[in-house]
Amino acid sequence: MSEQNCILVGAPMDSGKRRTGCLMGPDAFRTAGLAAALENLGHRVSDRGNVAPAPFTPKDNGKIHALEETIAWTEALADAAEDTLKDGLPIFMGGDHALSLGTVLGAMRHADRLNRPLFVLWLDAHTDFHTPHTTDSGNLHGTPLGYVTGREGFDGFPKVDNPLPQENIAMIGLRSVDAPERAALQETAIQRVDMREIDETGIARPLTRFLDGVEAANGMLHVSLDVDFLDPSVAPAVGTTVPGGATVREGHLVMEMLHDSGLMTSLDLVELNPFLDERGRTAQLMVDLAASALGRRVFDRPTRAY
Ligand code: HAR
Ligand code: MN
Ligand code: MN
Ligand code: MN
Repeated sequence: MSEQNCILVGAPMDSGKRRTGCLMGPDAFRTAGLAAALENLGHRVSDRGNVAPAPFTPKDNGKIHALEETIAWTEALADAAEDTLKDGLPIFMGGDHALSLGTVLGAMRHADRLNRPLFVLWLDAHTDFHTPHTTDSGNLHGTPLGYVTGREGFDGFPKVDNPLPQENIAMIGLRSVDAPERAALQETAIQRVDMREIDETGIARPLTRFLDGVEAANGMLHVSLDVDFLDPSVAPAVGTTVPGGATVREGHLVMEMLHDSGLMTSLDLVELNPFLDERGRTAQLMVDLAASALGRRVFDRPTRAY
């Protein structure tokens, strides 16, 4: 992948769950040196500052937390994604994972306009496939993939005109799936890679399978990296830690392979809660992973080893 026009966009969004702190994420990514890390790789980097939600009036929606605020963010972030994709490779600095309701929607609109299929790689401990009807917690950060695939129950959100085809989604890193999510996912063609599969085959094999499909379809590729994809021992700054996650090297290998594929067209960095971090180590690791996705490497390698 050659020189890219990287566009940093802050999404200081905290409405996707009750525990606060992700709103500090964009500034933590800036402080950890995201822009400089990408510039050092030879990319052009601009920081468009932070997106703000559209105006909204909060209501009480029972168990669903901050519905109107999340809808307002979704509208604003879909526009931001659509705009920035015209100019380069947007990197959305979250913010909790509810930001992907908007960023994926915007990427879908952009791909539709170019008449290209969009693919989504979801790097996460969780499947985030709930709807407002199936969620137990009422936390909308557990719903973005339910939304963009056109599941029912997202009243008040922007309408999803052409839902993302299930075949175009891969979830990698799974180890915390709620019963209603599991039941719904069994019926789908979404590629689900849990930690056991990663243990058994390595992470390169399922990723290669997915990337080959993206390439064959001349697809665009949105990557959504949730901090909790990583093991909490190396990435403690997240509200929803689940033991048994990806190692530092598994994370880097995914990112390095994404770079080598040349397929990634947009990236979310989500769920970083700097209030829970230890001397910035999680923010730093996320910046290093983003750098790997944009070409940082130890040595050039002429051929694919897998
Ligand atoms: N499935 C659980 C719920 O819906 C936990 C969702 C947690 N989601 C994130 N992003 N942290 O993956 O409440
Ligand atoms: Mn909140
Ligand atoms: Mn998530
Ligand atoms: Mn998660």
